[in-house]
Amino acid sequence: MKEAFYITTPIYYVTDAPHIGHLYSTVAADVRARYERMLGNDVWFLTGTDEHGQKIQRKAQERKVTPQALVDEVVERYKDAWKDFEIQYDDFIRTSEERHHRTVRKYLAELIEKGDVYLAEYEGWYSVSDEAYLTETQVKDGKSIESGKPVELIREESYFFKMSTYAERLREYIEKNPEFIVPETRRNEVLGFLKQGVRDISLSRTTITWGIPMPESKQASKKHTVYVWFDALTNYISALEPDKTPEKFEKFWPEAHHVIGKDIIRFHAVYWPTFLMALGLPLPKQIIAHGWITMANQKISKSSGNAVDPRELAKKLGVDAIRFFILREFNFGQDGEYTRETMYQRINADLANDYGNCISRVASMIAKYMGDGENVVDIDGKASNLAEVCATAIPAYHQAMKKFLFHKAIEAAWTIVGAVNKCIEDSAPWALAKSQDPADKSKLHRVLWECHESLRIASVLAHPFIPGSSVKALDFLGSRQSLDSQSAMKDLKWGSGLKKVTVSKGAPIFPRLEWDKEDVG
Ligand code: ME8
Repeated sequence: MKEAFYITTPIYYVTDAPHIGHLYSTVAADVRARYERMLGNDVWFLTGTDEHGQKIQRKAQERKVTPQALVDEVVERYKDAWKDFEIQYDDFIRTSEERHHRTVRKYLAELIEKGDVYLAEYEGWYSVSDEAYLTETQVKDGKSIESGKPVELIREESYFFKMSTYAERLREYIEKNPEFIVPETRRNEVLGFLKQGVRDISLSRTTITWGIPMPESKQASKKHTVYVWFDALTNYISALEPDKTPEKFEKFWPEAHHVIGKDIIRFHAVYWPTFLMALGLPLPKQIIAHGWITMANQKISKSSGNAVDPRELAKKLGVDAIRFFILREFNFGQDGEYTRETMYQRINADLANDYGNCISRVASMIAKYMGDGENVVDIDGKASNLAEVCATAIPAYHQAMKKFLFHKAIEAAWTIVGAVNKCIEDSAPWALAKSQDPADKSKLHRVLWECHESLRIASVLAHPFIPGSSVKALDFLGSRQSLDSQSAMKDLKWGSGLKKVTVSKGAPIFPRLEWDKEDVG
């Protein structure tokens, strides 16, 4: 049965072009979305941009442009990057859009109406960089302990949300639903926050103008702008336009999977669910918090000046090589250190040598030793352990994909590639080809057919990660039609590929990269 599957990325602040960290979350969501589509499921994949708040307002002032001009310019850099990286999103939401404003204001009016929001004064710390209110215990030496970003003291009239009312219900929910927040380390962290006690949070600012105006109220002495995190989190629903397309909202919202970085876990796993509880809406299905890509053990970020431009990397190394590298090299739940050297090594070892080279070798041996029309293969025969290797790898791959353990999924698929390489070395098709014994000829055909079938399966499994190159590989193998089925992943069975093997030739799928120490661009 077709299942609905909704997946989101964080919506990114449009202060500057995306870096490799933003790409990481976006490719991860794209890979899972592609995988679910290949299972035949009904997928909705949302990404977008977070365009309001003090951070954007200040950046615009610095650049001497209006906030609107800034966001209009930078959003294009995100869209261009996602296009380059073949991100197949279904919708892109900008929080400056009317459909978003409408939903944010409607939900706030509902919260006010319900009595979950009250007017008071906020006096305390605020980090503009994180757009976060902080307590005394979260601040040290003028900086947020968690993010290391500077804080400032603010004092202003503010609307507060009664978050404390919902904290216990949330704690119980998290306890009862171990899969709600993954990985477990992050789940424990959230339970830890809740244990410390939850305070009501400020929901509006009076000193910021770049944002969504709060619904009018006679009690307020000033004009209020909606706190940027309430604004931002609501994007996951406003994009579905529950007022205009309620069927879409009802179908996808309960199936929501939020892919985020661990830096914004508190907003997603405490603020967002309590807002939803107050609004009487279902909670998302899962929050998946990945680790940071670091450089010299420091989180890569725009403000640290260590941002790596993925588009520049892709120009040199290829889109698929970068997509593959970030999901293979780093364990999705943990931090991972980025160096150019490990990147080159990983791409050369896994893609150029193990995979690309293997495809070329098998395709050219088939062309040389089997020839077109001469590939009579005993389908029930067996010349290697490759069928068993695939039978183990396929379920391991599915299990890892369902758990967002992308590195494990690739590892599983690559056990097939490794086994094919070994099978070629062990069976030495070039020697079999020289033999005059008819049994050797039959074995030669069978070995090559098994290698071919295994590489076909590995390429289908690799498709969500390296969409362009896996298609090229399947073209070489004459097996492009393996992707045609609406449920290509589900239908993936040993022997269901070609009975008759035809191959074609072409340039290497992943040319070997020359590692150059001086090459730092
Ligand atoms: O936080 N490693 O936007 P943002 C891994 N607008 N992932 C990284 C990363 C790194 N070094 N750096 C950034 C915001 N990311 C808010 C989100 S959602 C309702 C609002 C990724 O532009 C990671 O997903 O600062 C992180 O959570 C996100 O970019 C933060 O992007």
